[in-house]
Amino acid sequence: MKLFWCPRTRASRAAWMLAEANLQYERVTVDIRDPNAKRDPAFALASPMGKVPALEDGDVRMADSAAICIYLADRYPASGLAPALDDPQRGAYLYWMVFSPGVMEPALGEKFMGTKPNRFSAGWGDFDAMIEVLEAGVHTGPWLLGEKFSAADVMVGAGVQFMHMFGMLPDSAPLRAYMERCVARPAYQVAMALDE
Ligand SMILES: N[C@@H](CCC(=O)N[C@@H](CS)C(=O)NCC(=O)O)C(=O)O
Repeated sequence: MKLFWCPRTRASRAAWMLAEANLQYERVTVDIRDPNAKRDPAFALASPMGKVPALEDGDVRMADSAAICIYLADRYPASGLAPALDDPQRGAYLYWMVFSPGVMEPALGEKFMGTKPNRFSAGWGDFDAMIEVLEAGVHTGPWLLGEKFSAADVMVGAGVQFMHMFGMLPDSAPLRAYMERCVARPAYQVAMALDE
């Protein structure tokens, strides 16, 4: 497996996921600021938008951190990072997995840009609604699905950490506690060490 990666980007989510799943891979650094690096044919094939992370696994080529996490958890079930298709927790798992790119990221972007939210028509509601749902989701814990850590925690946990880094994480005890649990995971530390 090859991971197209760049330090201090969303590629760290894929690196965290691969470490959680204990999968071996080759890390290919792509300097996303260098247009020539993005022309590397193998990278261009895996990532049509020229974005990291991207993954090559045999004949499979794909980009997007959420898609990569979903793929890895399903393709390598021994990792135990996704509920099985017939597990009643599968629905909640998919909800949280899609919550990260579909709700957290656009709500954050809107808040960051200072655009006026329209909670009714925007698919992501707005920043406050996103935080409210997230807080309720991690309240019981320790993880989104309860006792069992899943790939959804990689995506959502990385998003919470991202908000913290950009000073956008509200003063919320459940969210801070959840973030601390995420960053304490050895696999998270492995991914962060690559960034250094
Ligand atoms: N939805 C994608 C977003 C990926 C993304 O935007 N990556 C940024 C780095 S964090 C990138 O590669 N930017 C370079 C570019 O767009 O040219 C994901 O979650 O993987």
